Amino acid sequence: MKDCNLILILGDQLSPENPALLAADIKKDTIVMAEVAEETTYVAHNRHKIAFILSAMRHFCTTLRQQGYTVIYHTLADGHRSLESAVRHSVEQVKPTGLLVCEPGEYRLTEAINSWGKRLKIPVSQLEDSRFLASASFFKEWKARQKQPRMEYFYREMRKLHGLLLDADGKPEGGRWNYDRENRKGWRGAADIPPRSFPTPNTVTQQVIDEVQQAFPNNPGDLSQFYAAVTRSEALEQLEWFCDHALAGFGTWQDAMATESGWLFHSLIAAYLNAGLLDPLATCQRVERAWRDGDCELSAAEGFIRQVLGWREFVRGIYWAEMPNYAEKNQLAAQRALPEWFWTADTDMHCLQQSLQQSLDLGYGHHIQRLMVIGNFALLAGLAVKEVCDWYLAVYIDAFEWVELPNTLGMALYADGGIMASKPYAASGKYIQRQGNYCKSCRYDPAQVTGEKACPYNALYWSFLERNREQLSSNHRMSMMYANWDRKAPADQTAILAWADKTLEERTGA
Ligand code: DLZ
Ligand code: SF4
Repeated sequence: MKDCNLILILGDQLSPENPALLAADIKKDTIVMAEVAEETTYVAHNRHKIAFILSAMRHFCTTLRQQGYTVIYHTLADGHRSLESAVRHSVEQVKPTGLLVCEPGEYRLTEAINSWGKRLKIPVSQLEDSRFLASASFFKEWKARQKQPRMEYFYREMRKLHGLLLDADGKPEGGRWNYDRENRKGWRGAADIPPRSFPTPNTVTQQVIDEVQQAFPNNPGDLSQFYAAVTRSEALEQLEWFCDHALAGFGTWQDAMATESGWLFHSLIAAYLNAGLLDPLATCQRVERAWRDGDCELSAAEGFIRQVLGWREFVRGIYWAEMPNYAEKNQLAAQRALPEWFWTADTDMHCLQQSLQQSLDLGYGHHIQRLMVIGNFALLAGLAVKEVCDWYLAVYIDAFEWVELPNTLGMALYADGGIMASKPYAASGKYIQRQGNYCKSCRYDPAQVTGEKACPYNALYWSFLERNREQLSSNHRMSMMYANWDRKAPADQTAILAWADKTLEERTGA
């Protein structure tokens, strides 16, 4: 047995700062990367997600080999069912003294890797993940100091710790920590939406696209529209494009929705951060520089940095602090089966049709489409938490369980009973109308609650409140909503609840 290590690099750990890679001895150690059935099929991933990960893995492998590393690369065609099987194969070939891997992003895989040592008969070390600024233990310590852990206070601490958007006295630039109030304008066509510039797939990516089309004929995703960056330099170009063309509008229209564009002013870089192609701190620093150079308002830079430094780190911290029980939570006992049209976008509700179609075709939806259109419907209709979570995990190009679960189960569905959000993000059609122009192209009317023209969100919204009264009415942030409902005449309430039942039956078959 040689004195050398095998270094496993997973498909979402493609960073030169990967701690297992940094620990590698380029002369003695061997890197292993593996495309395997278990990872490509644990949900019916969007084809964009599979093609993105596999192409990014192949490009990363080439870069490592060019740098002089020895890399064993197992392709899907090699037929390894699981990462363990691919690693076993390489262990037998290389006969290393140990296996090093950066800790995975998902509980499922962490548990699996914990059991490898015994079976493969070599020591396995999981090293702390450097794709994040707050380690799991840092977050747990912070959480233990809070009466009620809220993103806003965590975010302020992170701003101070990483010196982002602070003045010379260490105070927040502009005098406020949070400019969310300026980030909520609805879309009324008041600016030009910049046309996107995406990388052209090279021969490696084209080969992956062909393989994915063949191997996953029934998964969602229209690969004729493949748009993802697959290398660090392409991802950096996307970030530069965002800073130059979209960041200035991102602040104002962060929560907006437009029929004419699903991208609006969003950066589309979550997948690159989550796969290790971009570094979160450098990304925030780049956006801060754009503001200091006068390229955008403070509210735009702050809104962006809050998403990356605040929300992204916070959800990941919640995930590791709460797993494994978190995945089983279902506070509001939501049990209705996910309707088939979530997989086809075949609905006459325009906002949902647009958001679902775009999510299925491109693996992309911005946060308001995910939270306030699709998630809001799932919440109001009481769709089964596990089925909704699996749908989100499958559909989005940037979805990994550490980010998907707190956002879907916690934030969108309130199934964690208030760990992620202080109240459910339940809203009627009026919210969707306010945030953009979807309602203008819809056969329904957001001002009507019952009747054939009524926006389905409206009656569902009231029936959601009534159905969950016992759990939610004591939440002081919900008191206004309950007061509005209770002011309605009993006959109106009865009619609204009956209409909600009819709506649910028609749309979910239950
Ligand atoms: C998402 C994904 C896919 C589709 N395929 C692979 C793969 O073939 N090989 C691999 O190493 N990783 C893949 N991944 C990413 C893993 O699922 C990811 O590392 C875990 O979900 C932990 O976050
Ligand atoms: Fe959506 Fe209702 Fe507006 Fe139609 S009317 S787009 S269903 S919010």
